[in-house]
Amino acid sequence: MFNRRKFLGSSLLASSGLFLRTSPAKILPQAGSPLVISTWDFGKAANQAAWEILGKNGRALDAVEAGVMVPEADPNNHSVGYGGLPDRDGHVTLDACIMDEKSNCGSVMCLEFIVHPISVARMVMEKTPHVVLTGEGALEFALANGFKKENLLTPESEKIWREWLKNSKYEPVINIENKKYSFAENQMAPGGPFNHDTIGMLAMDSRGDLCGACTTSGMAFKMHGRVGDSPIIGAGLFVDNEIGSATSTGVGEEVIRIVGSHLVVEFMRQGFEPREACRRAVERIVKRDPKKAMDLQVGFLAMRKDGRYGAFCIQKGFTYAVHSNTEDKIYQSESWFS
Ligand code: SD4
Repeated sequence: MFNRRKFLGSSLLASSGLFLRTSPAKILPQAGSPLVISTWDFGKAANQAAWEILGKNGRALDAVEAGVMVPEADPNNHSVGYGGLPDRDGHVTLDACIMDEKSNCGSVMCLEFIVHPISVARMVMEKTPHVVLTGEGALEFALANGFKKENLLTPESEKIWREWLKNSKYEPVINIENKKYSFAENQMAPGGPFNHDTIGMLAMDSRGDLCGACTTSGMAFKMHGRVGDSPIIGAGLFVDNEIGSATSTGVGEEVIRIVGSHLVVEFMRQGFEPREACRRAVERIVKRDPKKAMDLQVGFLAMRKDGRYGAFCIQKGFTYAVHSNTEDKIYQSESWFS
């Protein structure tokens, strides 16, 4: 239940100056009005699928699963699920996790051949005593539970990978979402595909319960076996039903180092607005290595228990989609560098 006393506490913090005054989070329907937010422009279509459930008083957990299944199944999305760009050896390996209002969580890491890793993650949460299954074990579990083995490397993704191989130094590429990367020339260039765009989705249902999901094919051309932040509870996703939820996108290694999504939720617990909580997490990354930060992107997205939301990222260009009773929109996140 939403704890009024806590938020009275928060208002005291606000009056003592802890809340950021310059850029307040968007004000949305109060706790109990359904709301879904998710990373990047393609979050809009995913939100729509989630809204089909939330709008009919469905559970936030079902909504986030159904929502992120949209980009997972989309062959034109090269950074999530089917059609995702492979690792440097040509394997499409997927990372996903899900978390509910009771802090139940499930995760799969480095899972191959399954179009909907988020549903496997949910099954790990609901049918096993564990939180994480990886690689072969995750695949065996999925197949034993009725998931179909499929080739996830589409002809288009394979073509992009083969182009990249021509010039690759057999190294993962530094990712900057707001620029386009030409894999053939190994340089930033107009016209190349975006390098990566994970979907992280946060929802509140009509009971006021919060759940989240995050799913990705990870950093393109990563080393085989590499796992990013997205399937790591606390890094790529965190939900605390008393306070709020957060998710991340961008260079996972940087997010893992600061346990980013958990950090964002903890900042909200201290009374900071969602946008300011995200900004503070970004600040941690930038301050650790300001020079490196100039060449990388990380974006955080957060929802508070009272229906406020906000985002912040390192480089310009991170967008997020919001769907509620009052809006269905895509917003630009504010960024550290302009
Ligand atoms: C990763 N965080 O594997 C993911 C990739 C991503 O936008 O978010 N891309 O590091």
